[in-house]
Amino acid sequence: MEQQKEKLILFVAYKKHMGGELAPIEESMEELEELIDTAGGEVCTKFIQKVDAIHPAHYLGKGKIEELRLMIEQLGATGVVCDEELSPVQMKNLAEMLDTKVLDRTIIILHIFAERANSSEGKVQVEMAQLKYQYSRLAGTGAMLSRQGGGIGAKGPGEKKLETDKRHIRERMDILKQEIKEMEKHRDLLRKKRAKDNIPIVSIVGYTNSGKSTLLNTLSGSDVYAKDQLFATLDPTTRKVVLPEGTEIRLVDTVGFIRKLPHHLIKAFHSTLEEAKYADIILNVVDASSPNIDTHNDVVLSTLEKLGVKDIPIIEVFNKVDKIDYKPAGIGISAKNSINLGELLTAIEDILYDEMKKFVANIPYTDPKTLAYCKANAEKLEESYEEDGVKIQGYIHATKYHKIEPYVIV
Ligand SMILES: Nc1nc2c(ncn2[C@@H]2O[C@H](COP(=O)(O)OP(=O)(O)OP(=O)(O)O)[C@@H](O)[C@H]2O)c(=O)[nH]1
Ligand SMILES: [Mg+2]
Repeated sequence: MEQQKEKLILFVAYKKHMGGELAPIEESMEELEELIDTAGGEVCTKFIQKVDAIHPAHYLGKGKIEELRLMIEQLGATGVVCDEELSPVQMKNLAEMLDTKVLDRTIIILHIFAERANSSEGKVQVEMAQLKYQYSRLAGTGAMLSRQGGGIGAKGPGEKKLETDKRHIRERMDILKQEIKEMEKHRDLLRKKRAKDNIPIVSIVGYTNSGKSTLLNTLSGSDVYAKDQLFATLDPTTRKVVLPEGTEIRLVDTVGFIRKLPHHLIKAFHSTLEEAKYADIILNVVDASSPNIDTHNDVVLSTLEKLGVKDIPIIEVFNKVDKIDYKPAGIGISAKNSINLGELLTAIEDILYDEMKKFVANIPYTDPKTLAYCKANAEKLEESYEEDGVKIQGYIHATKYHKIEPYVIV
């Protein structure tokens, strides 16, 4: 069972005439190093190569490839990883020229997701993403082969095998698509059931490793898997939490985001990722101790946008304040050390009450239905039984106010 640890060399090309900054490329490389660590590999060395243009056929220039080949020999590396998605052609050529395994960021992320997937939904989604990735690779190779056209044997059995492979993948994808559809239906049903019981949903989103699961655990006193690794959480978990004034909410932990999240993954994990779309409030948990807060935030906000999340109030939560010595521009907390969580809960409650209308009503005994509705849907209720009906006061959501409006006296 014990596998030999992969020893990998990381690289990426940087176009020097693009006028772009080097810093984000370095950040991304460091993150790739963390991804490799999470995937159980070891990084021998890494480099950023400045180039005039990315070579379409083998990504790096020939000279650099030769250098890389020597590096592999010297360091005893078992493979190389590019921090950008390589085209099928580039991958194939590099593998031949370097005589080693060639991977890219996408493959690493897919690998981590595959290892992490616990639920049947997660597993199906990962397999789908992997097949889509493989399929697009096969399609690419196919196009390349037929463009090359001539040459005896260039097509022949190779092409035939390709067609069979593609067919097998398509068939498997059809089955998975069906399964994913069923799961989406189930998820939808669950959501509708939840919507009925009227408990507000607060989704925790954020960059991977920002402390989302830790926050859920601390607030709900539960024990969801939280660890110093990327993509610890793949399945959304929900826990009930009671706010200071007594309002009950459902807190949902979600999959972390990352820059350059492979689009196959976004597609396959859509139903899981879009959990945030059904929230009443979103908590954007940021690791305040990370030097890359701005990039992380851009990634989170643009991913939310891609998922179609809009018009939902977002609370910026700066986590891990125990590790910083500046004052963050929002609510600063430590999920791990329970610092300032009260302020966060109150902020959530404030938003919820913003949408609530205060009322005093007199509901006659002749309308027990409205009385029952009011009791089920209003918060902070106070009631007294009068001669002609129940005098009742509290807060009710603006969208439900009309139901009791005929009896409202203040
Ligand atoms: N110092 C410090 N560390 C924290 C705090 N909150 C969380 N952590 C640590 O940060 C790491 C990541 O925490 P998780 O809760 O797993 O992060 P996550 O956002 O759920 O990560 P993914 O599920 O991978 O996206 C863990 O090692 C936590 O112990 C905090 O307030 N202070
Ligand atoms: Mg997590």
